[in-house]
Parts: sequence; structure tokens; C-alpha cells
Amino acid sequence: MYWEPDSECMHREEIEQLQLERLQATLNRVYGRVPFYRKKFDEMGVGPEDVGSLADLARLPFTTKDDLRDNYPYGLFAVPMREVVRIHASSGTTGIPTVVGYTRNDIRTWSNLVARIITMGGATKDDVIQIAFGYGLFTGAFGLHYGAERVGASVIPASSGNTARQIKIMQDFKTTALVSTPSYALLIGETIREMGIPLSSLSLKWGLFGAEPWSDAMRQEIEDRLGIVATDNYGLSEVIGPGVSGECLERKGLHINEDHFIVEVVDPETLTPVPPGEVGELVLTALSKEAFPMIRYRTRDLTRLLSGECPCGRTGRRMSRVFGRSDDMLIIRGVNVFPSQVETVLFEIEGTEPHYQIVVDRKGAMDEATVLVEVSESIFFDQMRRQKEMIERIQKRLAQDLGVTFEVKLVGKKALERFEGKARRVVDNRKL
Ligand code: DLL
Repeated sequence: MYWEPDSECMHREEIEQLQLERLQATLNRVYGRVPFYRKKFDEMGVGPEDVGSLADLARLPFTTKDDLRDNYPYGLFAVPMREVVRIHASSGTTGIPTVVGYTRNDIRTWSNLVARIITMGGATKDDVIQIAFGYGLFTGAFGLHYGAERVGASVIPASSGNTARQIKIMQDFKTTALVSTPSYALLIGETIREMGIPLSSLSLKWGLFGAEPWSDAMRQEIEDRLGIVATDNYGLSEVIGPGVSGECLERKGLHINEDHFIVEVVDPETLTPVPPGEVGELVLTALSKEAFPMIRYRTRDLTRLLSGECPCGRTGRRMSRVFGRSDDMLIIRGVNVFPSQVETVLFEIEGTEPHYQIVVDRKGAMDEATVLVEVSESIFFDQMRRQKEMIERIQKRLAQDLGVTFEVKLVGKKALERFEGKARRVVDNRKL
């Protein structure tokens, strides 16, 4: 089932032709309307007229988070404020947040792109979709909300938090699809189990999750706890919000909405393209946005492009799940580690609960990394010997798979924080 088959199943040449036309129009617009881009293009000695092919995109400058901050709040808008009908802002955990805007047309485009993602993930107009993302400046809730309405589903704007109430709504309103972060879905699943609610009293079928990295093992856990089929979808506020890419039910990577975004994958150090299929930083160019165009945005997200056709029939190229941001990468005694890699190992070990935290400290010149992991009550209250065995097993697997020796501490159930939005799994005391 497709939302817009004509766009989602285009031939390669057609997509590329459309991309080039839209790119040229976008470049003309930003050059004429956004002083920031004009200045940068001029400095590099390139103009919109120099881009005659998609390969010429590489001649244009990158845009970074710092550029957005320097132009806070409205400096990168390409339309007068009277044409802006919506404003969102990125989560901004560090420093100044970044502000993005949408015209009426942008909202229409965005809703359509999210409608594609929702359809890919299995939901239709017959579904009752509960949005358990926080409504507010975050693009997740409104993005999925508008997309779900566009599909014609019945939308419940539950927002995030108050988990017992979420579950009551699910039961009473017969929710068939849940939209949230994967970590909140996990917490909802945990609460359902604790409250002794049988899955048969729920009508859930689909889970559409995104906004943070998660592993396949975590997907399995969520699917088991909620009795659903879960798909991943990706996006970021600077580029549009959710709606950049999403998994279809084949779940073999995320289809990129290539008629609206050009993707590049570059080496974060050299900024040159990585060889096809290799991991690098995702760089996105938006092709249809009016209020807030974006040229070659360095997302900091690490992924790779997948080759081959998808049996679903969509022709948009696929990217692998984003397994982390280059900013989240921990360098522990010289070895690069992503929290999602730790997650994958932990989930495979019998007796661990899917809740963990990584704490990094510096003792003298040495980095020390500790993994706190929740374990089942039987293990936590077990003899010291059994606990020690478990710790050693986890340490050995982490060292084998990641090449880093971690301290491992077992903690009891519920000892670690739960998350209703994006999880924060790393405490890096070295930065303090
Ligand atoms: O999180 C947009 C979104 C909302 C996407 C809901 C999907 C669903 P921001 O708050 O600006 O926007 O955060 C964007 O979150 O650069 C990634 O690092 C991360 N991220 C988003 N989706 C995924 C995903 C929204 N599926 C930042 N997997 C991005 C991994 C993700 N990371």
C-alpha cells in the first residue's frame, strides 16, 4: 500500500530529473532571498547558475547547526513572517535552540510526507492512532498528527507522559497504532505488564517509532511487550521534522523521500563522499521547502545507503537505521563506541532488563566507562557468585564486540530513570 505511488515508485532517471529541477529552483530562491546563503555562495565563488547537474551540488557550502544558531531566530527564513503559519524549534539540549518555520504549503508537503511514512508502517484510514509524543515546539507530535489526519486515520493527541492514562486511553478508545519514541513505547509496555493488563484487552497493531536511535533487539522487545509490528522513522527539525525517511513493512532500511530531499553521506573529517554503502555523516538538502530551505545540512547522524531494490516496490533509496550521532559517539581510551552498540550487547544477555546507562569518568589521564544495567529481581537478590558471573559475562561480551573494557554494575529493577520522550543514556562526566 502506497500513499503517493506516482512519487514513491518513480524511475531513477525521473527522480533525478525532478531533484535537479527542484534543486535549481531552491538555489535561485535562497540566493535571492537569504543573505546568509548568498554570502556563503559568493565566498566560494559559486552561484545557482553553476549547478547544471546533481554532481555540482558538491560545489556548494555545507550548512551546520552553528550557522542556524548564528542566525537565531529568523535569519535563515526565505519568506516574510506573514507567510509563516507555524514555528517549531529543535530540542536544543545544548545552548541556543534552533528555530524553523513553515508556510501553508510547507505544512501541506510535510503532512503528505508523513502520510507516506504512516502508510509505509502499515497504518491506514481505518486505524486509531495515539500520538504519545510531547506536543509543543518539538516537531514529532504535530508532524505525525498532521500526517495521520491526512491519511484519514482517527487521531488521538494524547501527548507524552501519564503512562497509566495512556494505557486507559488505549483500552477505552481502542487504539490500533502507537506513535512515540522507542523508549517511551518500552515504558508503556513495562507499565502494561506491571498493571497486569492482558494484551488481548488492547487493539494495538502498529507502532511507529522515531526521534532517537534504537536497536533491532529493542524493537523485538517492544514488539513482544505490546504485541505490535514496529517500524522506524527518521527526520530532524532543521530539515522538516519527521517525514525524511521511514521503514516499510519489509523493514530493510528506511526509504528516503528523495523527491523532496537529496542525501549525501560524507566522511565527517574530510567531508568528501564515503564509498557507496559505507557509514558516514548524512547530509541533507531540502528541495521543496518555502519558509526554511536547507542546503547541504550536516545532520551529524551516522548511517549508510543501502543498495538493491526493496520488494515493496518503492524506489526511494534506503538508508540504514541511524545508529547514533557523531556527537554521541564516546571515545573511550581511544576506541569509538556508540550507546546503541552497548544496547545491542545488553539485550542479548539473558536476565538483563532493557534499561541501561553509560557513565564515563576520567581518573587521572584514564577514561573509565561504567555500564549500569538493570537485572531481573531473581538475579539482583541472588547470591554474590551468580551476580559476579553475570557481570563477567557482560564485560566479556562488551570487550569482545566493542573492544572496550567496561566496569559493569548491576542495579535492581526501576533503579534507572525512564523516559517519556528521547532517552538520555549517557552521563559523560569528562565534559563537566
Ligand atoms: O526528532 C524529528 C522526529 C520526530 C523524527 C518524530 C521521527 C519521529 P529533532 O528533535 O530535531 O527532530 O531531533 C532530530 O533526532 O538528528 C537524530 O539524531 C535523531 N533521530 C530522529 N529520528 C531518529 C531515528 C526529531 N529514527 C535528531 N533513529 C536527529 C535515530 C533519530 N535517530
